[in-house]
Amino acid sequence: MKNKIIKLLKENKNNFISGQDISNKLGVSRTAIWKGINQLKEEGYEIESVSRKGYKLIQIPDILNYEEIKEYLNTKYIGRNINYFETIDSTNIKAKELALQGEKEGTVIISEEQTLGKGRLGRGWASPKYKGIWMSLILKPNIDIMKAPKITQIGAAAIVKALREMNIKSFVKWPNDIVLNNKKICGILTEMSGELNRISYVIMGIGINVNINKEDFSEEIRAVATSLKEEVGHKISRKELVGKVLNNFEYLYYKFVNEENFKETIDICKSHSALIGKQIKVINNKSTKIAKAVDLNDEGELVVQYENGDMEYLVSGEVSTRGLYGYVD
Ligand code: BT5
Repeated sequence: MKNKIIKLLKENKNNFISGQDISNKLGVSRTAIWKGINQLKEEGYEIESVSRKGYKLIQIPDILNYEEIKEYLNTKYIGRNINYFETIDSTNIKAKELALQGEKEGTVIISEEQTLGKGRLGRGWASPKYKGIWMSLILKPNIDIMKAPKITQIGAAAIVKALREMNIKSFVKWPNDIVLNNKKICGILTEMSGELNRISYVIMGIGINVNINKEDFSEEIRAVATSLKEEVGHKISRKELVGKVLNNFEYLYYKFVNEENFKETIDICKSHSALIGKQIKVINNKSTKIAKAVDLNDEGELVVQYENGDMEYLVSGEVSTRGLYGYVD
């Protein structure tokens, strides 16, 4: 109901629309309208109500519900169903729960904050309220299980492409980070469930630091992380960015899933690579070795050459990479 009301208020922006008009148009009681208006006010929509004139939309809040995102969406499936939360433990946890209950591909879980945001390998993810994009996509691709890690790179390509469209040039720090000025602005956490060679679902969690202030980060995170606002110098529209990320993701994802075309993704990741050509540390659970990142091959594996000349093809998920001195450099 409240979505229909806000739609009408937006269509009548700058004008009053009477409660009676709304109730006629939507075919519900004036009391239902009044309740809906109150819910909208609670969500942060500023609505003026004047007796005998009705309601007027004054200000739209910076929130990430479907109503606000949809004007930037041109997808068919991805993001056409958005489950929106003001607060949640982790959007990945919720997405998993829903995927198990049979939720279909393309559903997106978004929360304004996460109280238990997750990074990889049990690490945490700081997710302050209204300042970032914390979302998870439910995917059910009919592909070989071995190909699932490629979805992380499709996500990364979609994000750098979306930022590019907003005039921000970011880089992919293989396999799952996006960096700007050598600091992390985004992390991707892809989790999968399946058996033998059948995928039952993939959850792709994306965290983007959009309008976070430096001071909002703990000292430890500040050393490696930044936000778009800090780097660009002004606030960035979160809803526009969500729309652009989902649009680009849908395009690249169905290219891959339906046409087995992974080339566009690789081209984007390669031309926006934070690592290729650099000396890096390759870290797995046993050792840390110095290598040169040489290339990203057609399979999305990072090709590295160690100091003794040996080459290795790194598969995402197995290793972490770091710059020699800092996070990237
Ligand atoms: C990641 O892990 O980069 C994956 C992050 C995925 C977050 C999204 S948000 C929506 C969805 N729901 C979830 O619960 N998670 C996903 P990893 O590479 O392990 O990086 C984690 C490390 O980055 C931490 O140990 C911190 O050092 C650092 N970190 C924590 N919060 C950060 C932030 N907001 N920005 C940058 N770095 C952060």
